[in-house]
Amino acid sequence: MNKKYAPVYIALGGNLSNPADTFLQALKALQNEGVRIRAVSHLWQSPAWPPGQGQPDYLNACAEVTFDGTAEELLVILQATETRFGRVRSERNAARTLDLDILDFKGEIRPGSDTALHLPHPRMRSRGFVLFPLQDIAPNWQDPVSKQNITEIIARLPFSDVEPMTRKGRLDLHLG
Ligand code: PH2
Ligand code: MG
Ligand code: MG
Repeated sequence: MNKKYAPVYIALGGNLSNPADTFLQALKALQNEGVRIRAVSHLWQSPAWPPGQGQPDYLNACAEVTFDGTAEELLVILQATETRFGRVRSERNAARTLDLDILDFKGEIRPGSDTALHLPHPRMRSRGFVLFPLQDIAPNWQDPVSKQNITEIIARLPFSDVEPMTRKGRLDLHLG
């Protein structure tokens, strides 16, 4: 596909309060921060990963956006938005109202560190809850590192990561 802009893909996740409503309000808030929303996936429901923690199910979605700035500038906006929508940072994989992760920033590859962004998102290739929503809106997406196509990546996921994924409705967001 030939696009006039370099797309950025953001993953949305949440498993506290009303994630669908939170996603809708958060995407509207991002639109007011100069993040242009181009497409939004279906909502997908799945058990919290890793299993066995007794957490509520997650809702996940993925948005294709464009942004006139750096990945670090976008990250600052995403983290402020998470906080605004009730995200409290505690231990890794704790239940949360809103998680906004940069999956792919214009195809950039960054090694990452404790403090620096790792791009593309280091765990996205092994997460059904990231890949299924992404496939909705970017069926030709290619991993910038391995050059593997998303269809191939999904086909190699263990069945236990695929089987619980449940596709739900879409958000009623007006794309500007
Ligand atoms: N995010 C996590 C941890 N576990 N599980 C699901 N199903 N969906 C998520 O988005 C998710 C998770 C940490 O970011
Ligand atoms: Mg996150
Ligand atoms: Mg995450």
